[in-house]
Amino acid sequence: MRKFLGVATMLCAAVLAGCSGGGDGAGGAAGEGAITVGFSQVGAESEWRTANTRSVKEALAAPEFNLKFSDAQQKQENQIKALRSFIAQGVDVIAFSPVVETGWDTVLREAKAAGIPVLLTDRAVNVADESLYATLIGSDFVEEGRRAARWLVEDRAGKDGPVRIVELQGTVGSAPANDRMKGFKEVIDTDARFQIVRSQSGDFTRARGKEVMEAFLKAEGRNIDVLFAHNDDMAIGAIQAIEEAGLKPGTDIRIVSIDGVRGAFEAMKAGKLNATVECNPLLGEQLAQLIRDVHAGREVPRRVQVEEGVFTQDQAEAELPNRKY
Ligand code: GZL
Repeated sequence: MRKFLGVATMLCAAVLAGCSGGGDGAGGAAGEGAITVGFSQVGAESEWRTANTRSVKEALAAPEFNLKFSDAQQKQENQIKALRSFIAQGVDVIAFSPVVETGWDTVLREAKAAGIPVLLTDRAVNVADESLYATLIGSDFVEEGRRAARWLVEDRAGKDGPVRIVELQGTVGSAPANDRMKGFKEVIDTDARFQIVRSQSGDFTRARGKEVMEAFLKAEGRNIDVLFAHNDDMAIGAIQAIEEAGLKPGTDIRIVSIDGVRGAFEAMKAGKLNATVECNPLLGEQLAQLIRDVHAGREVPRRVQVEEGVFTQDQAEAELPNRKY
């Protein structure tokens, strides 16, 4: 039973200490003098995203907040439209999870000009002027990629190479896809046995993960030893493709993915997934506290991380009842 508990430090204990129970999750009406928050969510592409949305909505259902929520269906133009609408409505604070890293400078300058603070949740942006946002709360995706690779190195300890890996990347241009790929390669590039033979985006969804895995299997046949998927949903889609090709996922093809959603624990319990690197979506309460602080003009850390672990197949059954998403 190995649990590599990766501990990312909490950069602002005060934020946690200040977190209140916040909201009843039932979407209570906004109270007098409530903080109006415009929140633009990436979409509803994965179990992780669904849990993240639930966490944000529950935390911002408290009467002290008036939440305006927008689902961008994984399109940047929809997020930019939503941000412009929030600016036009004169919200007090904007928070969003940017679907991709680039292309935000103009709209964030418009928010700054309107005097509306912006908080990033989950994913980062790549902007020339870092003052365009107050803080980023989310995971260290590079470390998540390293953890996936470290599990693989451990899993192949004592075995000869070559180890032929196929990679299902997340959404093209997104911070998690860019950084997980970077962290994974940083570790496997130290060991000549490991080769990534195919790498393509499955856009973080089960459907696309299955389609791309079907293409990998058609091209590589039985010459695939490992699948590294940037999220559990694509891994679960790929598992279906592997089974339909007459192979045993988790045995013929070892599989490591990222998120730690319930579906991944069920797949591990069934012996079809070998490990998942946790990426915690339950950011709602910490985000609510950051919004309170920013709205009150208090200093907030530029970066707030969350604690996450790595779970392997032999832990799945015992851990499943503890999962909150
Ligand atoms: C990671 C998040 C990613 C998840 C996917 O913080 O942005 O987006 O890993 C989700 O499941 O679609």
